[in-house]
Amino acid sequence: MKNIIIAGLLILILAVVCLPLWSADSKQPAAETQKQKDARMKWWRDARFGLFIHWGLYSIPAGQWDGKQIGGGGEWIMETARIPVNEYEKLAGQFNPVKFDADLWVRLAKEAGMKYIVITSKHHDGFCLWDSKVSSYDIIDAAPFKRDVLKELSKACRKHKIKLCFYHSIMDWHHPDAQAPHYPTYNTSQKKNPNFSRYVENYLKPQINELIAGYGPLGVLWFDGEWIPEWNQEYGKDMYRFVRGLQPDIIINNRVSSGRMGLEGMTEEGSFSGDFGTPEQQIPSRGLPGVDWESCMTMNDTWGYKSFDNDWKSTQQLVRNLVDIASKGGNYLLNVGPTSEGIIPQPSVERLKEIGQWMKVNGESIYETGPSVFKNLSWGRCTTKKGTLYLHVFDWPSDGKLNVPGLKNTVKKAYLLSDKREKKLAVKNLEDSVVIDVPPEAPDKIDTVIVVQIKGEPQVVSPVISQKADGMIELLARDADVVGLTARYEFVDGKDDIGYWTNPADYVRWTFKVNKTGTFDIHITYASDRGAAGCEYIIETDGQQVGGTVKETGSWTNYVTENIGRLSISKTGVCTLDVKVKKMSSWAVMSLQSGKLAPADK
Ligand code: FHN
Repeated sequence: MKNIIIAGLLILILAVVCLPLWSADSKQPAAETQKQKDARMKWWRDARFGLFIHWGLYSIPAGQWDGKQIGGGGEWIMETARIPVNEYEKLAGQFNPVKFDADLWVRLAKEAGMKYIVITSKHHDGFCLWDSKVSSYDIIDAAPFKRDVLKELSKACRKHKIKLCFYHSIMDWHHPDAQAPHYPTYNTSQKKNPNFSRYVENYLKPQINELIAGYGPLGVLWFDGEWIPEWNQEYGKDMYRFVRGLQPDIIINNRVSSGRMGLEGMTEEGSFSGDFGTPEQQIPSRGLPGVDWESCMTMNDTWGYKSFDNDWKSTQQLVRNLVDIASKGGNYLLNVGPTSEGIIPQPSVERLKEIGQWMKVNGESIYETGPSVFKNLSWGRCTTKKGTLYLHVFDWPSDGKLNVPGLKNTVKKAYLLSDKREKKLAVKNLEDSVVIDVPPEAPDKIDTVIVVQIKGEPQVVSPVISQKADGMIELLARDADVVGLTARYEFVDGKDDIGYWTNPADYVRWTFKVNKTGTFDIHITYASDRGAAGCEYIIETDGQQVGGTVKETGSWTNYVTENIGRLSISKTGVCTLDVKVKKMSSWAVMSLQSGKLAPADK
């Protein structure tokens, strides 16, 4: 009798522990508290820097088809060169990357200072880089290589303590229940495959299950190709639950669901957004407080290998991108596109090694840091830790005096991060800033980091725009506060403005100090591309309003200045001026570059 009771108890405990795995499909991941989510996201937030790898059959044509160079990403050649499925499939028979060395790839990422690797398990062309039991269109069944590269990578990642993550395309140009029948436009935005749900249940989910069960635990599942007409929020939420059911601590990007706002990469308000946003080939101009995001970027102009794409970004640009992104609280996922032999192109290797040299000295100012406490720093960026500011100086002060605008805290100590002896730099606390004496030459031209240990929580007063002696008040884009979802400060090719303003609820606010009241002519400088004009907007200050209508200026950077009316400011002191949307008449408001309040009698 006693044994029956013990056996019964044992079965009960087993059932409770193993239930999640068996009924993954129906199991909802337990509602997660913010504390639990923070614990799950911690390694990823602390890591800040990862390697993206786009590798597959497309590395064989390497951007050329029928002897012609094909435009766009090399990984899109099946679509851009309109290659029929049975034609493209033949590439699998040639895929034999004998020089592939998983350990070498992982060591390269580690030496560059990267903490995780995201590799394309399956891209849009549908070819699988692992031994899938539900497909024969994979590296074991269809290619002469006969080695499971994801298996070898997962082993090397474990050995070098790098988190392995998989990119997985929802869009599939090869599967008959997905986009294959849409040939020649696999990436159509119109046609829907009536059997798509069968693809999801009998192919997509079983493969995701294989990847997690066979190669996990994974750090991140990085979905993509979610923009197809067949995919929607319901599929997205269901897939999210399914994946978290398989591995509760996995992290999933926002492309698990529809609703992403293009390459900006964030998900529209109210739509399911996974665990983090994914800006692509761009860096948000301002941080996104409280939002997890990761900017993915190519080193040249293609994700998949193209033999003739040599438009490589400089190591300086890549390091400064990493710093810029970290200073805004984001992660950087930097891409390589290996060749069909399994070689990471030399220009990529050189850049990873050079980034690694910088990270060896300055990694402390990137890993486990928080975003900047400054709105703008003309000479560089700032990352933070408790009681410490890391000042990243891109443009070294020629007078040897680094001005830190608006910092009110007492500085306990300041020194060069590269100086192991931490020799103190002379510091002066002025009324509205701190000045640090620095060596005449920048120790590192790419980015010299100065460690500033402060008393208390960071206190920074944003420099308030002050009225000029002639009564003019200049309102520049970089000094504006942009409130909302889409509009944001941007600095491109030496021009800056408030752009990407597509959300009518977004508005722009300037804060300035008035010491001479009076009536002012309001001048607005903006640009609006063809077909985007017509929006009605209002300027509001001191309880008064004037209105304007956006006119076409020919392009987003051809700025015009308009005097849109007069307003009076009756009180001296700190004042605000808002630019708000009255009526949207096209998909965009304007690119707002600046405002000016000119004394009316001038
Ligand atoms: O179409 C893909 C592209 O090939 C590449 O994978 C990038 C990487 O983020 N994502 C898609 C374009 O948004």
